[in-house]
Amino acid sequence: MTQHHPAERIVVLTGAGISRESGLETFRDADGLWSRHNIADVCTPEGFRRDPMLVDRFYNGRRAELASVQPNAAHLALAELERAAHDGRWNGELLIVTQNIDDLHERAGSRNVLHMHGELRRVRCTSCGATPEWLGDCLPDTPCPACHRPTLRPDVVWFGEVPLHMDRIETALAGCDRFVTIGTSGTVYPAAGFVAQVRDHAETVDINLDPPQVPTLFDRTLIGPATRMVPQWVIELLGA
Ligand code: BJW
Repeated sequence: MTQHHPAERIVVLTGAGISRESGLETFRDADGLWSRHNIADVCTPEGFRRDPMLVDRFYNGRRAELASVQPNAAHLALAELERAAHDGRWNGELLIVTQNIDDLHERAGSRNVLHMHGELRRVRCTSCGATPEWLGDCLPDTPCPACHRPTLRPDVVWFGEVPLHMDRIETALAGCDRFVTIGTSGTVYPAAGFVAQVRDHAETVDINLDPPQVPTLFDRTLIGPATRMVPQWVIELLGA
């Protein structure tokens, strides 16, 4: 195998804001999911134990919504950057770490994507550990296709649970030259702590619709909608 040494390694961390202009709601904006749903009810293991039907329905609704939305210009620009690396037009390497459970990065054409908070398009069996692809509804009595027990849950990471792929994410963060966050409020750990981990060795950029509420650790902040700012940032990078 030939050794490939990319001139720069970029880790992009995306949040709900990148999918907002595709029509999916964020969590903490005024019109977001938390304005209508109680976090403790739908996003904790305790909430699921208390009322699995309520939680399954919450995720069934969001899974069904995926069919009616499309990736937007921000998802497409990140996929284009990965393709440019693949084609040799850009001497770099891109890893997308997403907090989102939607599949819009994949549908835009990105391949190097880690879903640290899980995926809507899968369910997980708490008996046998299978994580089958799941496109329809799942209810508390739905049998697992592998072990046939009715012990499926959404394959997502709730508060108090350990996010996925942390070893690969930590390695990528330690070795990156640039770290870019897009459309995330930076309130949920461990993702919110990544910028502090990388700022001594990487350039850090935050892309968000709103200016930061509090002083941030980022070197640059690009304020504006993701569909405008992300393509601009990718063009700047490919042009350089
Ligand atoms: C736009 C835009 C446009 C809008 N263009 N921008 C340290 C201190 C304190 C607490 C903790 C701590 N460490 C851990 C905790 C506990 C907890 C936590 O962080 N609590 C905080 C609330 C304080 N964390 C956990 O429990 C995590 N687990 C954990 O830490 O385990 C320990 C461990 C870690 C590592 C190794 C070993 C052990 C698990 C967190 C799980 C989060 N789960 C959810 C639900 C997932 C499934 C689902 O989608 O339903 O993840 S909660 C929800 O928040 C979801 C999101 O991924 C996550 C982040 O939200 P996001 O994406 O930032 O969305 P918003 O709405 O907050 O922001 C949207 C942004 O977009 C805004 O800024 C807008 O301005 C912007 N925007 N339109 C550009 N067009």
